[in-house]
Amino acid sequence: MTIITKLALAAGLATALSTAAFAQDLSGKVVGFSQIGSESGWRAAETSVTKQQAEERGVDLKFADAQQKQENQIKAIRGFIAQGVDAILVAPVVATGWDEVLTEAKEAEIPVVLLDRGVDASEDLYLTSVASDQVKEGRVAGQWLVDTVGTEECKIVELQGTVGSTPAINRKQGFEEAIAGHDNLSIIRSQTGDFTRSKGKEVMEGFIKAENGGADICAVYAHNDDMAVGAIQAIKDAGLKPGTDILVVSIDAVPDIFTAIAAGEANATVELTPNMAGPAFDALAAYLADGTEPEKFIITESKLYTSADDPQGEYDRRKGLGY
Ligand code: GZL
Repeated sequence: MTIITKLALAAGLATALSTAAFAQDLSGKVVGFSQIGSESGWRAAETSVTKQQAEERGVDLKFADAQQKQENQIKAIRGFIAQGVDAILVAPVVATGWDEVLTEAKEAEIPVVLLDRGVDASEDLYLTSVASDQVKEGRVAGQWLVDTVGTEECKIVELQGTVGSTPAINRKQGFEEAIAGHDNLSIIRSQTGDFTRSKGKEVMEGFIKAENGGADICAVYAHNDDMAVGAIQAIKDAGLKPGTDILVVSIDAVPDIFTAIAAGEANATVELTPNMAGPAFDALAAYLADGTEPEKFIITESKLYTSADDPQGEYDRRKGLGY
């Protein structure tokens, strides 16, 4: 190989590397983040991981907590547009009602990335969506229960997430798909606990009262671990044993559910990573660098954890992850 060719190769490699490095670089960029609130342990972890990821990438993050109100999110997004930020992250509390404000962002040529929940709006109104496959999460939870109860009759009560949110809609759908065709399993009561511990406890108390002191309830399926932890307290207050008298299956895999699983008070959880911001910032960096269009949907993993999966070790592992 001639010296000229070697030099040309080296230059090409250097350019490629610097472009790649440049593509990850967001230093100096201003990014607005409209976060739903801090309704659950998982949400709090998502917020701290997003702030960490922003700091690592030199992003100037403008954070807005909406206290679980869509009107506050819309106000925050309009504020980011007025500030002329370089990009906007949104975790949309519910699926509908976003077209107008997302159109305003598009007209201002500010890319929007959705985190952890979806919207019923045209896909050209956001650059990409980083979320789990929430139908799959529900299916994994349902399949665990099908496999656990076998042919035994099992009356299930369901604690739904926030009404109108994509995780509540999708996790319900997936769970029902998994138990369909198994006549011994049925959902006898279903109500929203709004993804919070306190509401999860309150609604579970109502289910127990309505179902013969809980004696007729075989399992509780909670759309997130925080509602499951609230339900566990209600089951104990009723003099029943969570995890044995009433099986407990939920989603998120936050540290506290591993404490419950280790104590035999919960049975299974489906993991949801709190790091949606990493893939979001990677997509933004490439897009802002040279217009690279990311996949429209970036799907994060969902994994089942039970008492067979070293719950104490999983607790310890997560404690350092921003929870
Ligand atoms: C799901 C996410 C949900 C979590 C809850 O992607 O939006 O919101 O499962 C949180 O803990 O409230």
